[in-house]
Amino acid sequence: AWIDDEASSCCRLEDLWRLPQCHSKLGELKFSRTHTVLIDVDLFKRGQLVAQAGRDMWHSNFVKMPSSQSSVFMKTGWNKGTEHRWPVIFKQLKNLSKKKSVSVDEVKEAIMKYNPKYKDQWSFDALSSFVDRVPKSENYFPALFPKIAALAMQLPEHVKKAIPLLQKGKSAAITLSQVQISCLLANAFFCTFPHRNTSHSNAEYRNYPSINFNSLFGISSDRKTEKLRAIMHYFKVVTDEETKPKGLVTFERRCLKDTETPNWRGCKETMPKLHVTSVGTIETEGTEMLQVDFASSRLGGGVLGSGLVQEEILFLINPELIVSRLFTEKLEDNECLIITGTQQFSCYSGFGDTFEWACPHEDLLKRDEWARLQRQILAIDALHFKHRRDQYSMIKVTRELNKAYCGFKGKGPNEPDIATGKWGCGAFNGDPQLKAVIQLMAAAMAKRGLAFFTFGDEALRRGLQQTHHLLVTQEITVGKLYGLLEDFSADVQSSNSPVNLFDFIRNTFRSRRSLL
Ligand code: AR6
Repeated sequence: AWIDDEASSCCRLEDLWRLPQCHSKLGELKFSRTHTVLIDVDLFKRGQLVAQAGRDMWHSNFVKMPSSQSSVFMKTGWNKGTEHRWPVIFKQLKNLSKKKSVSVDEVKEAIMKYNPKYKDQWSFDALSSFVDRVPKSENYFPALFPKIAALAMQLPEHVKKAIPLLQKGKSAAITLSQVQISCLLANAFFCTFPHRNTSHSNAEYRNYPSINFNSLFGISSDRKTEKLRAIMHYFKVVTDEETKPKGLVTFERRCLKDTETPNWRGCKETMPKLHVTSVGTIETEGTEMLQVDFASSRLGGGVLGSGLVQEEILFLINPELIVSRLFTEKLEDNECLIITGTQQFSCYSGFGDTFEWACPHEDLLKRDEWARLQRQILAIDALHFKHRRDQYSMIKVTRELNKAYCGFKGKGPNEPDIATGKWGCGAFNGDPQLKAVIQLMAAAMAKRGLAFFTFGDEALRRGLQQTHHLLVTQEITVGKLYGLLEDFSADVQSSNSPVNLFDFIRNTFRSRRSLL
């Protein structure tokens, strides 16, 4: 080979930028047309976290709240008519909250009182077998259920201003406190959110992920047991006066405008800084960088069902992310969601079927001026390829380039570098070599470095390191690389031979050299 196997233009992990180093002043926390703040900003300046006053909005642009005056259910039988739902919910939660110990049957009974339609559909098998299975000495759950109920009950005090939906096509952000999130999630736990239990083709929230936790409680499995351990641990921490979190979190939907979409063929940027390693993970070694969530367009994917890969695990160890499902419409091709400030509550081991909740995590990250932990997560959804060859069409390649660029593009010069890896290459069946090159190009355009975690894939580490070295030493621009991808795409589509992008790039340069 004319390049040395271990020749490298890569940098050290320490050479990449993290949040504390690239801190630029945030300015005052204030709300605007595109930034809703659910706490009182004046009191926040004085160090208090108090709900911002506001009024309920029973409207298609806002989250329909269980405590809304407009939330009603139809009564059947002799006393037909409508009945307000919140008093029924409140009564059930209050009953539970007064007890020292609550069984799963009691939780179920309460939930079914205000969700009578689902009596024959919802099962609580997973929750029961989870509580049964845990050894007595670790079984804090019967005493925790009343506390979750007490937290859920406080919804009208904790969230007063209507929560806007982060809808497709609109860049907008929501900032709320971790306590507000815990209260919303306690309501999700008790399945109180109205209009969110059907997904048929004309359902009101068909373009939103599910939020009520009923799907987590049904169909028992080992996966569910581990998920419930993570979720229950979260509630244990947030319902304890001593340990409940005290900061804010921002959820920001960003849409890439047509005018911001790069003309990839003409891009003059050269390769970005790269650190590539087969050891470590995005969330641990990549902490304080912009951490990529290998997302589903419906955020959180199967977190409340049986899915248990990178995104679901991220949502389980940082459960505050789950609240994004309440208000984030399915992402479009040119959109991403950036979440700043969520706390990590748990550590885990394994992946998929081997995933286990390991232990509590003490989050030692510093907070920024808006009291947000310095953790930034970027949700971008890759395409799901049923047939692997589909991904090499330039339409698909360009879609993935724009999606990654939408997420990587910062707002100023002072942004942390990006921690990523085999985005779209597990459940979504993408080609890791192609996805690595796409992410390099998007990072180059966004002028940010990449830390690439191959998650144990030594061959990919070596291949990416060599390819990056070649692209750097040949001073290849993003535009030229795009041209190369076009050649590659044509090649793949005209033959049935095995596909190997790194070899293709290497051979292209080798033949050009011999022509000189
Ligand atoms: N750090 C670095 N790399 C990782 C990590 C980690 N913590 N975890 C996994 N990997 P996958 P996708 C590697 O399948 O293909 C979910 O249901 C590991 O090699 O999670 O984009 C979402 O909700 C793994 O095989 O991402 C979506 O619906 C590879 O990253 C869907 O899956 C890809 O991880 C997205 O699937």
